[in-house]
Amino acid sequence: MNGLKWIGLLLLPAMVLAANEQPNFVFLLVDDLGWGDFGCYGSEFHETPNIDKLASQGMLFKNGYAACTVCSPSRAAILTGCYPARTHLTDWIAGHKRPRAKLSVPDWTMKMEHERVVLPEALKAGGYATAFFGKWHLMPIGAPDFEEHDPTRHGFDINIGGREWGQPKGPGKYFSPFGMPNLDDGKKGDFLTDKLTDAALDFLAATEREQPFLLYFAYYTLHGPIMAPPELVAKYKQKAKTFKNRRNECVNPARAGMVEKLDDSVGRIMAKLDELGLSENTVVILTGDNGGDKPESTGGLRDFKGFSHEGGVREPFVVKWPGKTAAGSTCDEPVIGTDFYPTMLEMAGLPPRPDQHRDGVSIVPLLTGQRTTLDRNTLYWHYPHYHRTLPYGAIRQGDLKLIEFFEDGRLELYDLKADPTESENLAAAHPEKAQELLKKLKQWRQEVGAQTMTDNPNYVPPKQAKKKGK
Ligand SMILES: [Ca+2]
Repeated sequence: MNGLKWIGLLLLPAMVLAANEQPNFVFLLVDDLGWGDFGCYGSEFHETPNIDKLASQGMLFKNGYAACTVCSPSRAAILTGCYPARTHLTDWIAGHKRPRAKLSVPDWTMKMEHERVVLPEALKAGGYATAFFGKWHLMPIGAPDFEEHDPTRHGFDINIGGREWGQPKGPGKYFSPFGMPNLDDGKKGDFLTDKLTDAALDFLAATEREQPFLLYFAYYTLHGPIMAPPELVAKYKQKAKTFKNRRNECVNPARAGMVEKLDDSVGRIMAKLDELGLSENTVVILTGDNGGDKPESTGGLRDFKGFSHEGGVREPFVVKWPGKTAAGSTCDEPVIGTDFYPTMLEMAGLPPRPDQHRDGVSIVPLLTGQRTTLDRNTLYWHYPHYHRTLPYGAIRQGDLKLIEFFEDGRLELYDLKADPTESENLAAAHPEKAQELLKKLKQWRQEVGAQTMTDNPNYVPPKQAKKKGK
C-alpha cells in the first residue's frame, strides 16, 4: 500500500458502519435502584437470574454513577450528555419548595430545551427507529408548553406510558387500570411492569429489520408505592422467615417482588431478542436513575436516594455488547450517565456531537478492553436543593471524594478505596487536599455555568419556625 492510501485510511472516521451493521440498542433504566439490589451486585435476598446472566455476558461496572441523587436530572443527563449543573435541570420535577430555608433555591429549568439535540434525536438522524416505554418525568408541569415536552417531542417515534409522572398515577398504581398514554390496561390485576414489557416485545417483533432501533425502557419500578403481585409478596415473606441477612440488605417482600418482576422483564426481552435472531447485534444496557429508596438497598454504601453520599448516586451499570465486550468482565473506572450519549454514537458508527454531549466521555475503549482507564479523572455533582440532604456539590477525583455543603461551607473528604462506606471524614486531617478539590469543584461550577444559591431574605431559623408553627 502506498503512503497516500495510508493517509487516506487514517483520515477515515474511526468506525463507519453500514446500516445493517449498526447495532440495536436496548436501554434499560430502572427507577430508584440501589447499588446492592441485584445478585450480580451482591444481593442474596433478591432473585435476579436474568439480570445476572446479562451481566455475565457483558461488562459490569463497579463505579457506575447516576448524574444526580433524584430522578429528572439523571434522566435528562443520560439524554443530553450534559451534567444537570449545565442544563440547570437540577431537581426532580417539580421539586420541593422551601421558602423559609437558609438559602434560596435557584430558578432552575424544569424541562429539556428543544434546542438541544438529545440522544434519541441523534440516533434517529442516524437512521434509527426510536421507542420510549415507561417513566418520562421530564415535562414542565403547569407550563404553557407542557405538552410540547413528551417523549415524542424529544426524538422518540413512539411513547408508551411516558408523562410528567414520577410514579404510576392510575387508580391501581402498579395494578391495572393504569391510565397511561398508549398502554393497554389489560385486565384488572395486571402488573404494570408486565404490561410495559408486553408493549416493548410488540415493538421488537414489529421492528423493520432493515432499520436499527433504540428501545428505551425506563421502568416505573422500583419507585414507590412499593407493590408486587400477591403471590410474589407471599413468596418473599416466606423466604424472609429463614433468610440469613449477612449483608444487612433490604428484606422487604413487596420490593423483592418488584425486583423479580423487573428481572422477568429483562429475561423476556433477552429471550425475544434471541427468538428474533437479534441478540448478536443488540447492545443491552442496564442502569438506574438514582440510589435505592431504602437505606439497606445500597450494598452497604452510605445513605440512599436523595443524599449526597455514595448510596444516593452509585448504580448498577451493565453493558452487553456482543462481539466487542468480553463476557463476564468487570471495570473499576468511574463512569456516569452523561457517558451513554457519546458511547452509543460511537457504537453506532455515528459522528460524535461534542457541542451536545458536552460532559460525556465515550466508554467504548473500556468496553472493548482496549483500555482500563479513561483520560478523565474527575466527576461532579451539583444539587442546589433541599431534600433528605442539605444542598451540596461534590467532586470525585480518583479515589477521593469531596462534598461541599452550601449552607455553611462544611466539607467532607473521603477515600472511597480505603473507606467505601464514607465513615471517616478526612477534611480536617488533609486540609490542603480538601482545598485543592474544593478549588476544582468551584472552577467546574464556573465552567459549566452552574446556578448557585443565595441567602434567603425570608429565612426563618428552625427554632423560630417551630415556635411559629405552634
Ligand atoms: Ca428515581
